[in-house]
Amino acid sequence: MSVIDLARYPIDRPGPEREALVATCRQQLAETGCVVLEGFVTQDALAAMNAEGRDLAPSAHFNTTQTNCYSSGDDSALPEGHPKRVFMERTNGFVAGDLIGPDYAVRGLYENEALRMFVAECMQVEQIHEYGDPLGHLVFNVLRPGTQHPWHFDNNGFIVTLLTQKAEAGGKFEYCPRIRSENDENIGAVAATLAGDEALVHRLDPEPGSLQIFYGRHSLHRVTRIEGGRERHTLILGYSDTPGEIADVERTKRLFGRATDEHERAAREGRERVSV
Ligand SMILES: O=C(O)CCC(=O)C(=O)O
Ligand SMILES: [Fe+2]
Repeated sequence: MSVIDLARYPIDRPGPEREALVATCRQQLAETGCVVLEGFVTQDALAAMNAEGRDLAPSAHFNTTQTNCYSSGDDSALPEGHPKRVFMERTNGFVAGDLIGPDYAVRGLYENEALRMFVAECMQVEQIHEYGDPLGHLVFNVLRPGTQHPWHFDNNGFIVTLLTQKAEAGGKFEYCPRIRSENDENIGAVAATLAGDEALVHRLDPEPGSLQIFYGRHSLHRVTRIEGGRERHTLILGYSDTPGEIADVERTKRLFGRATDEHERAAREGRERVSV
């Protein structure tokens, strides 16, 4: 039994329905850099995934930092108000992939070959690979009440997530499609958004069970502060362009509170990549 609602999203069956779905996703990615597929998993699978998230959440590693939207250091040569100088509180809560057992429904989703091929097609690339990092390949992201994931750009090209539990209030995904590009940082608009200007802000409030594909490198985005008593849980499905990639030890320890022998070995052999 598939965890994906294949009646609604026939990603495993070549044909006109699948082609139309891929075309719609490509169009949305081209227009806004974001696709949300509501009700992507079945109701039964969602119930199982929600329970898995709640079981695992106490094992999350939490760390709170002050960060700017580039995840970079401060630069005192720049004027105050420059986005590089605007630091915001970020609390991260990550359940590592090695705590997610082989029988978990969320792993069934991640290891679904049809899904991986579908995501690659939506992104118009030949293929993508499961991310080779033993902790980072599949992660539950836990946002506790009162915490937030402030405005930032991602370092990696795209992110695939599945919301398994919504906050009671807050916890909204907000983004500014293509606010910057390879050639133009668009500092003025980024600074204005950080200061509260909503002119470029799109808001999403998907229901649990929604799959999201998002290009975060050029689109400033955030998850607003969690209100009410319920945690927000998202599953992050890690993919990469190249097989066998692994994160560096320092970053791994920061995100998960530990690293594995594999991370240490990769570091010794110079195989790690610095940031995800
Ligand atoms: O939790 C989300 O919906 C987005 C998370 C995010 O932006 C990230 O992990 O970089
Ligand atoms: Fe992000």
